Amino acid sequence: MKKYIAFCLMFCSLITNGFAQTLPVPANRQLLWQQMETTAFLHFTVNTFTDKEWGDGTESEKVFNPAKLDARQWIKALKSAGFKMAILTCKHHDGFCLWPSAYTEHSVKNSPWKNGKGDVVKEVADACREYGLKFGVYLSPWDRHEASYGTSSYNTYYKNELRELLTNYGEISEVWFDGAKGANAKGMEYDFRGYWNLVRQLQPHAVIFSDAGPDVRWVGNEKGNAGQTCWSTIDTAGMAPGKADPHYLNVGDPDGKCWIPAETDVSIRPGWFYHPSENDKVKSPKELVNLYYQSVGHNSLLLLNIPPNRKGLLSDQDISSIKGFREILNETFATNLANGKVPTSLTDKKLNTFISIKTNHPLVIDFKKQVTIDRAMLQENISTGQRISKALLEYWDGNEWKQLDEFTTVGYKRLLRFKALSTQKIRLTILDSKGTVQLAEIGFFKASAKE
Ligand code: FUL
Repeated sequence: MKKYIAFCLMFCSLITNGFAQTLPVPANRQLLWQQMETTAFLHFTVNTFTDKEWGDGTESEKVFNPAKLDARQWIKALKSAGFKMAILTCKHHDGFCLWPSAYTEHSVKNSPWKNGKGDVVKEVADACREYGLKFGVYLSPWDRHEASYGTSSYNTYYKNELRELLTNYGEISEVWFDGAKGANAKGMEYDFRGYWNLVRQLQPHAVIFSDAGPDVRWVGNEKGNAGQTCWSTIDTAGMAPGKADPHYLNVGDPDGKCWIPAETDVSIRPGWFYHPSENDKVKSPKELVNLYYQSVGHNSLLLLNIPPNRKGLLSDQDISSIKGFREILNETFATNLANGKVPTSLTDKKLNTFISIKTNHPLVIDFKKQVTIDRAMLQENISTGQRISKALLEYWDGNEWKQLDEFTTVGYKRLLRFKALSTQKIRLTILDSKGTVQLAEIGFFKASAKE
């Protein structure tokens, strides 16, 4: 019955909205990607041993020797902290490959680690499968080691490596194309179209990241900050990886024709790679929670980098921070005070069951008793597009409605933080939108004392 109602609501909304305005919508792979919310980056290579952020390509393979490497320890820690995918830097800008590629000598096969018989990509891919995480690959287009770099034959080299990663390690769920380029990169014309086609052909369910998509876009900064306004739509005409306006990427474009949501990549430490000098600069659980509000809570996804150390392990400080992070989130969002006070479709944690709300037709949530809240959560049924562009939240103070917050986009998720207040009723008014809104979820919470 519920399904039938949802279907009718969906069908009606197609009649009322769909024909009036065709909005960009996500592909299934993008929809699944966004619902992961928190994913992890693993920056690991020769830099880990040379204490650099960008290797120059002259590093000896001999420096790579993580004596205690244990990818299961990495993935187990990520799993218990609620991360849903791990993306490994299979090759960073220095060109060193973490797998024994047939196309270069600059790889683990010439390192002392496991006498050249090891394969970090395989160990991480296997651990991800064992613990039920998705696995993604980062393959830097900018390569400071490879001799063919700067000529068109580098594109063949790059595609050969990409093919190895896409065919030898099971399912790949995200492929990360970094737009960073340095001085030696001037003459290099990357065949991004060709790279992306290869991903589509070999791993059709994988999302493709670059500054400009085609599936997910860079959020425009490395501080963990998605825009207060953040549309999942942009226009990609004239855009290329490494050549996009960071502000445009940060806020998106309400009139953009392509569905390309923002991914917020940020490191748990000041650098992307492990440096012993940064052991006391690991972000605290509280700081990580703040990043969650600024990314997932702004209609983005958090890609948090946790770099393995020289032993080949995640460090204790990092593990304890990510565990603390998840504990706080679990505590804060454990009890939705709107449960039982609104139609069940709004608290069933499903995006495709929703209620339709028109502009300036307020939705009143009556808690039937005084409740104390300091967090709010809204979600749209983004499978049919993103609509809310301005909304108002008010609370009943016993005599009149008072403004709690006014905000812009919602999309997949909007989280609001405000000073704790006691009230019996809340009122949500959509002030401006691209057609009738499909509100999928609503939540009111009292944050954990640890936040
Ligand atoms: C940047 C790179 O230059 C950094 O080293 C890091 O990999 C970051 C995620 O992307 O463009």
